[in-house]
Amino acid sequence: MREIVIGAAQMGPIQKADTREAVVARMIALLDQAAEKGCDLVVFPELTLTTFFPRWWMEDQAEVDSWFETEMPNAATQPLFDKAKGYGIAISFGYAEKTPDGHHYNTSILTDREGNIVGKYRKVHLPGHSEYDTERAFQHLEKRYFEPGDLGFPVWKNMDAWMGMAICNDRRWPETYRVMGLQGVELVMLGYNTPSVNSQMSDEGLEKRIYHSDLSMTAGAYQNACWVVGVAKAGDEDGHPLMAGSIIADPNGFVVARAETDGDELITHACDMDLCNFGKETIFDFKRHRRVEHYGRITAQTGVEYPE
Ligand code: CDT
Repeated sequence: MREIVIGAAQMGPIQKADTREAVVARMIALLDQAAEKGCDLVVFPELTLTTFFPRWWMEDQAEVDSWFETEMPNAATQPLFDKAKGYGIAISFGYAEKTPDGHHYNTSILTDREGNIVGKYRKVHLPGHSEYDTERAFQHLEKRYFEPGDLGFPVWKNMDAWMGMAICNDRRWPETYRVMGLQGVELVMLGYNTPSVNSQMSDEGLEKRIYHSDLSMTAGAYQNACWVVGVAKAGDEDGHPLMAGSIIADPNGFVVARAETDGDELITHACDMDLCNFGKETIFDFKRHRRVEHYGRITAQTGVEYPE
């Protein structure tokens, strides 16, 4: 048995005016709860440190850059790293990253129990659009403010388990999980900011949106025989509601823990990494069963091409 007690630290809304320091104080409060519950690892959402700023149209690059971090840890987040190290809890969280050479990414990091960053992932599947869209009820400008990630989907050995990360929209793409599955991933951590309403289909219900979120993550877990921890930023951010529904899914695709509120909330589960073994050695033993000679289109082609 390789048990890791995992905390999914859902965050309630973060308003435009909230400071990084105030957010970090909330993250530390969740970390305190996690320590009490015996967590070894705590996962926070996408863009944890700020409001979901891609909903706002901005033309001034200095204003855009004000939402980005140029180093990690930095003065605002150092207390979080210190606290996590003090507890011996590994953490993962998302933030907007501006690199020294001026690139902008939607990024997540993973630490070990000593507070060292051991993994970094940059969001590959950026949803939304890059120009102001008058047809939408609200904007989703990730394609304007971020570049697609340049690191692929790496997997790291951390705490005696193979771990990988994804971010929000990535969770809807089977390729995300499979590329990590092919590296033996046992735990996929992902944070999200999913609006509660569809900006292009106003009558789409929340129930359907939660279902699609669950479906994507539980399928990824089952089909790759791994744990998936999906963590929301939830609640009303300056009049824009974000869906909650954080879950922990086991390698059979069952939801073993689910958040019940749309605020700051910690859910936990003792996740045995050895539960991945059966699926990886039987029905999803990729080496024996995959037929790559028929999968060429997956990487050769992006959009649909109908047969002649
Ligand atoms: N943050 C993020 O990736 N959100 C998307 C919503 C896309 S709607 C244009 C998601 O897939 O949840």
